[in-house]
Amino acid sequence: MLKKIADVIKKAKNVIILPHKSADGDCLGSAFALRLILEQTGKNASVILEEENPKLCGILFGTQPQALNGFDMAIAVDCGDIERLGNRREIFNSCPVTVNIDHHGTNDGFARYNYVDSNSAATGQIIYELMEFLGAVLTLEIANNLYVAISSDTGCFAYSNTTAKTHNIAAKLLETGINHSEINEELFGKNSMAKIMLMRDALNSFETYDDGKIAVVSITREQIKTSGAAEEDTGGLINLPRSLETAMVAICLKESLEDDFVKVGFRSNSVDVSEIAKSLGGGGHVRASGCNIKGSIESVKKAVLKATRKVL
Ligand SMILES: [Mn+2]
Repeated sequence: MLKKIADVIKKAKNVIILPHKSADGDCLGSAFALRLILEQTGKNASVILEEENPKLCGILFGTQPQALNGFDMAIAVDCGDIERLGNRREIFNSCPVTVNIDHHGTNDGFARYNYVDSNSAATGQIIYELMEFLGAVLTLEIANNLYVAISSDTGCFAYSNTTAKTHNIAAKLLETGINHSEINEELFGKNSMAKIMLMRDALNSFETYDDGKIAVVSITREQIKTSGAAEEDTGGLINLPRSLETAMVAICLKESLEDDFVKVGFRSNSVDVSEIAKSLGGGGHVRASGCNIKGSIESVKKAVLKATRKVL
């Protein structure tokens, strides 16, 4: 129960908040909103990121670092499993009390206290409800961060995960006077040069299988390097194959810059792609999931197509 998590959090004094690696709008917005909420209730709180200074921090509040002298609680936000914490796993595990707040259906409950609600469109939606249990007041800054979180994970309130509750919360956020159109322009209306270069490469790689039921794009390590893309520029490429009218499953294959793995993303409007990702060692949501597989784009594509055909 979320109230129980709130009661656990109430006992902490110094808290570190850990969003997942390859940070996106939901984990960043949730983490920095939670920081402001905890500070408002008299705690010291700091967000520790895997990647330095993601671009989205420019539209979030509470992003300045705060040095904590020891911490008694670590909270992972939006992390489906402990691997998503990357190099910060040690920090998390070394903490006396660990909390896991997430909305991925495949979450394995890796912390001492876990709250996973796969019906929540975004982790930001859970943070909003947690705020109420913690007795914090919604400020414009908190609302701004939560709006970034929720709008990110719902594709600007368009995906099927969006519910009446999502809209009700969004209405409360808007009542604080946040500039939602500016946030959405930042999230959906702007691309860096590097991102557009990668979109061009992705479109060039576009291919379909099984009468257009499966649509695939892929991006090589070399293309990512040449474009000068930052981590955040490599997201969203899967929207290209996803938009194919006949596609039941869209797949994006992206070579990792750090190791010899290929990062695989799945999207669908009709098929449970968390099952596909799970069968390949990954996880996620019913309509959006992913996994990492060692190998070349060609070998990984073969494995991924085989797994996908099993659920089609
Ligand atoms: Mn999320």
